[in-house]
Amino acid sequence: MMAHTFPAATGFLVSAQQGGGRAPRPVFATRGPHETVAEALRSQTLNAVLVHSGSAGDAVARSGDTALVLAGELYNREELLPLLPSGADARTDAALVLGLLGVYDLHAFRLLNGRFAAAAALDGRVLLATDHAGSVPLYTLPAPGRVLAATEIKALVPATAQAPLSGRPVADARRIRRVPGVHQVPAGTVLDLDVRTGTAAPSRTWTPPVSRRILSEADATAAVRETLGRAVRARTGSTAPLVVLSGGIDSSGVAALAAAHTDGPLETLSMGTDASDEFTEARVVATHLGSTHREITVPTADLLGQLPYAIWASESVDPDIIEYLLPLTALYRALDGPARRILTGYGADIPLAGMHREDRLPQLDTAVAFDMATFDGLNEMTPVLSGIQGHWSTHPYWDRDVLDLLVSLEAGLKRRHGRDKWVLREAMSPLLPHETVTRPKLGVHEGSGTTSSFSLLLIDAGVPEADVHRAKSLVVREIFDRVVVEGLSPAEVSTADTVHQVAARLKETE
Ligand code: IOT
Ligand code: MG
Repeated sequence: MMAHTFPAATGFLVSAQQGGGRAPRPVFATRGPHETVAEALRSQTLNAVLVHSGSAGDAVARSGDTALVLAGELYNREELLPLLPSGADARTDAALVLGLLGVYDLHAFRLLNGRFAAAAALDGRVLLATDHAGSVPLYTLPAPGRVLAATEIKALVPATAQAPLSGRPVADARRIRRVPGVHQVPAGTVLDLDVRTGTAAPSRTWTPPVSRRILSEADATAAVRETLGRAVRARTGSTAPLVVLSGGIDSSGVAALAAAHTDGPLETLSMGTDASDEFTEARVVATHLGSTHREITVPTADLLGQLPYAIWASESVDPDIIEYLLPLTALYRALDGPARRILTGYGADIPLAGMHREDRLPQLDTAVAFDMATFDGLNEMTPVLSGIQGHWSTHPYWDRDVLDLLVSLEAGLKRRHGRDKWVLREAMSPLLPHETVTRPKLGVHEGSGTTSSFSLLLIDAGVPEADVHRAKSLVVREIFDRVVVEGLSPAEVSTADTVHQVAARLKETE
């Protein structure tokens, strides 16, 4: 139903407490109207502030003494519906999950394929759940008598000032830098919290496959085409989405599958900088698919100015991830006009080891295993990145079924016949021009010159080349402290000033 337009909500802050009370007034980077809801249950009250892009009421479901709030959307509704008791309300994704909670309790979250964060209140418990990939970040500040949770850290910061020492520790969860008591709910996890004590018990709902499947070339390519096609269709519906298209195999594959599933012409968009672009390559794909195609050029000088926006949106402090997200932030910010549903090719390189350009199979599988063990908390898939401009983005390669399949393929299907991402290229070859299928591609951070211009800025400020990576990390943390912890607007924070401060500090400590 809603996968076809927009999710009912794209973010939330919830406060579950014994007795009454109200939700604090949060700030979000995600753009959209706010709606306040209150559900008085027998032993607690659930207050929520929703950022909504669809109908706000559709993001909340209540049945008897259980209430649930969902930001995001499900992609396997059809599979889930038969699991509900007959007559159960399943008009919205929130209602469907609530119905499943009645049958499976917290194990309901093991069944879902989606892009969501959810909070449910039942009896004296609060359940906080992420999707398999934690693709909608979720944070919590649990204290005795009151549990807070939000899809952005900055929405929880004011509450930490009121009660700085009351937060309870959360086992296995990452603490947030300089925001005491706040933890990130891990990917593929449901936290079961006791509101009276504020204690949390985690249960995993998904883990990346560690075994590898052996398939014939034909079976592997058919499985990839079929599974990815389903993921794209679940994210597309009948209205044509916008595909952010670099002309590489990842985004071209998504565009080709989306074009096959929509009636009208697909829309595609490419970004370049004055330093470099991939316009020619993207145009080949757009022409082949007959899409309505646009190009946006961002001046390199403006690109690094987007750093505070990328950090404000992603709330990530990983300098490499921020470099990948920077050009995409610039692209989304330049995308004016009505809110769009956006499909990307992001994440394909992780299960296929595409960025490692590795010929040797043991090294390739080591890279896959490492990346699948370390993605949690990087927030690279966050919808807030496009949400700051009011858009909703979704990434078919990190669909639960696609990821399960791609990760599990034996390494020889990923690197084969001298090709990287062989199985994907082969699967897409009937749908795309030969030159697109065989084209080697740089990452978005390289293609746009982000990595080199960020390095140059630091070197120009006097940072020795050997310290550049460490300096990038310091710059990112410094900006995080301003725009997330202290609540400054990204418009008030200067990348250039921060670079000079960090360079000066590094010189002092030499
Ligand atoms: P890259 O694959 O270049 O870009 C990700 C997506 O952004 C593309 O599929 C496309 O949809 C969009 N995009 C990229 N460039 C353009 C462009 N010029 N115009 C329009 N859209 C564009 C980094 C990377 O190289 O992205 N991401 C990797 C790996 C992340 C590593 N993370 C980790 N190990 N945890 C990826 O897999 O996407
Ligand atoms: Mg890619």
